[in-house]
Amino acid sequence: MKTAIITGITGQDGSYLAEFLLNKGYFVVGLKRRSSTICTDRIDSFYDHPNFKLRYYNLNDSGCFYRLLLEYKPQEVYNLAAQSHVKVSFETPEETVNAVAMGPLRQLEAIRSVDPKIKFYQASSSEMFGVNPDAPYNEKSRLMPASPYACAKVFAHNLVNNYRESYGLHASSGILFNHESPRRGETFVTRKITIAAAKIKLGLQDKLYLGNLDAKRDWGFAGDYVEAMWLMLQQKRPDDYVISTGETYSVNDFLEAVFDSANLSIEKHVEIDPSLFRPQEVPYLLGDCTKAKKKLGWEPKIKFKELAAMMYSYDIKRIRELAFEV
Ligand code: NAP
Ligand code: F7E
Repeated sequence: MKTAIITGITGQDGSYLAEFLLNKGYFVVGLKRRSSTICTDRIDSFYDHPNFKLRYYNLNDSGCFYRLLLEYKPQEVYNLAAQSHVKVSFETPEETVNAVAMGPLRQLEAIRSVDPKIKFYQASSSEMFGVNPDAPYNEKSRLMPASPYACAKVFAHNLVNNYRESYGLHASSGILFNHESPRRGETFVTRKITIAAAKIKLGLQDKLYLGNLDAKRDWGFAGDYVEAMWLMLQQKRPDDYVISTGETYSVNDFLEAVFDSANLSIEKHVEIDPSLFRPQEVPYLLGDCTKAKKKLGWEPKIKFKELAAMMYSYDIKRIRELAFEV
């Protein structure tokens, strides 16, 4: 039985990847940082699975990671943990950069010392392309990061490449474009919109405040994207891969898709709050995942409209049940 360690297990992607690997017969060690509230909602469905073990780990704790490698002897490590909110990274830059850049450095150092055969996945991001005007972006496009978060992801991305070349590690980076789901964090724009629409529809909220509606993103489904992570570590050679849908839509498009299907008026319920704008914005992201299609045989299954509908129907059902105990 293969063993995989997943950092960031309580996050959106960690929960989908764990389910995917458990279904493939892996033993999964999920790593969670300690918090004063338990925060295991996304992993409660498999918490008691006999092939799942939850352990504590923080990205700043090198010794802990060494001990976990020695104890579990994994074949694969997926580094998904991060302070992943771009706007928050402007507010807490030092904490963000320490976790996002130094976390993978500490892990790669541990891997090369304990067992250089362990395969490593790094969660790189389309935010690394930042303000590069030449979209669509592929693995060779210039990285022009526009936030502390993206700068730190560029550091980690380059480091993975450096450890691959210098020490022969099987270390791969998935350059994932935005991916969403009913498990998306509630302060990311898609989920903020689907939750607000559900609450407005049920008479529990009146206004939704948003920032820049013009930004465009290449939005896919997280459940599809975790398969690509796994496929990268099954290849003979490590590499970098763009994972995207190849379609881009504005925040306003997402808002309209959700509000139209809920039969709600944007004019009546949505207001712009300037405090939600970022010091620097990434205006346009569009991925070209030709390499992943050819080499990994990976394809996105769920696209924009279906994704928006899936998220809204999940939230309206959940909030109705919570509010009215039906
Ligand atoms: P997420 O929902 O924000 O989950 C992040 C996870 O990291 C959470 O489990 C969080 O724990 C954990 N974490 C944060 N700081 C930590 C620390 N110092 N030590 C240990 N754990 C820590 O993010 P996601 O959407 O699943 O994304 C997964 C990864 O892909 C991240 O690295 C993100 O930057 C990257 N990425 C995401 C997207 C996307 O569109 N979702 C696109 C490209 C790249 P808590 O639950 O305690 O906060
Ligand atoms: O913003 C605009 C905002 O926070 C999307 C992370 O997973 O994907 C994510 O980063 C757009 C931006 O995601 C609000 O200005 C408008 O243009 O949902 P978001 P993100 O910044 O694209 C990348 C690939 C990652 O790697 C990250 O980890 O929406 N926007 N109004 C808003 N955004 C938020 N959050 N809240 C608003 O009210």
